[in-house]
Amino acid sequence: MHDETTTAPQARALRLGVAGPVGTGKSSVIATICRHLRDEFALGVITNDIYTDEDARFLKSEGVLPEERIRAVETGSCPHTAIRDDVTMNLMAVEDMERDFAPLDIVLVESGGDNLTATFSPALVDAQLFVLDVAGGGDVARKGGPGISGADLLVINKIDLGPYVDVDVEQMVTDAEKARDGGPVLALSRKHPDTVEKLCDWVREMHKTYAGGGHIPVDPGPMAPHHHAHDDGHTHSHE
Ligand SMILES: Nc1nc2c(ncn2[C@@H]2O[C@H](COP(=O)(O)OP(=O)(O)OP(=O)(O)O)[C@@H](O)[C@H]2O)c(=O)[nH]1
Ligand SMILES: [Mg+2]
Repeated sequence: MHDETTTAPQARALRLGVAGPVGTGKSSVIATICRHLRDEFALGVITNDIYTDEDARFLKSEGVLPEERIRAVETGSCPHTAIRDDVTMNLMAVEDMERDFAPLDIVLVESGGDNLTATFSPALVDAQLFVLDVAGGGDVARKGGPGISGADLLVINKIDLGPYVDVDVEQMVTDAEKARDGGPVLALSRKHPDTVEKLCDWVREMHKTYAGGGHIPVDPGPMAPHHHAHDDGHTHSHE
C-alpha cells in the first residue's frame, strides 16, 4: 500500500535554509554547523545578499569549508523574493554546487537578513531554521510570523548576552514554544558547547530522516503583506 507519510529515500543533498532578521547570527550558525559537521558530512553553502557577497567572504575568511564550496548569490532584490517568490537564482546555485561536488550530503542556504516575515519556499529547501537573537528583545518570540511559528527549528541565538540586555532567556524560550505549538526551539550560543552540540544533533537527525525518505518539507506559510521603499524613490507592495 502507498504510504502518504513517506517518500522514496533521497538521492540528492538535504537543502537546509537559514533565515531570520538582520544580524541575528545566520552566518555564525552556518559557520558553527560547518566547523562541527564537516568531517561527518559533505557540505556546501550558498549565501544571499542584496548587493554584496559579504556573508560568503566572512565564511571563507573563517575557513569553515574549502572556499570553492561557499558561493554567493547577489539577489539584487528584497531577500524574500529570491528565497520565496522566484527561487530560480538560488535553485540554480544549489544545483550547480551539488553537481560540482557530488555527492554532497547537505547544502546550507543563508537568506539575506530580512524582517520577521521572510521564509523559504519548499521548492528551494527541504527544511529551514529561523534565527532570532536575545539582543533583538525578549518579546520578539511572542510576535509570531511564519518563520517563528512554522520553521522546522527556531533558534534563539546569543543567549550568552541575555544578562547584558535584560532578557530572561527561559521566558523567551517558553514564549517561543507557545508561538510554535510546541515545535522545537533551541537556545543557542557559540560560547556554550552544550547548545552547539544540540544544534549539531538536530542537523544530524534531520539529515537522517531526510535521507531515509521520512521528511516531508513543510511550508511555514506566506509572508504578511508589506510595502518597500527603494533608494531610487519608487515603492512597491508584496501581497
Ligand atoms: N555574543 C554572541 N555574539 C554572536 C553569537 N552569534 C553571532 N554573534 C555575533 O552577532 C553578529 C552578527 O552575526 P552574523 O552571523 O553575521 O549574523 P547574520 O544574521 O548572518 O547577519 P546578516 O547576514 O547581516 O543579516 C556578529 O558580530 C557575530 O559575531 C553568539 O552566540 N554570541
Ligand atoms: Mg549573514
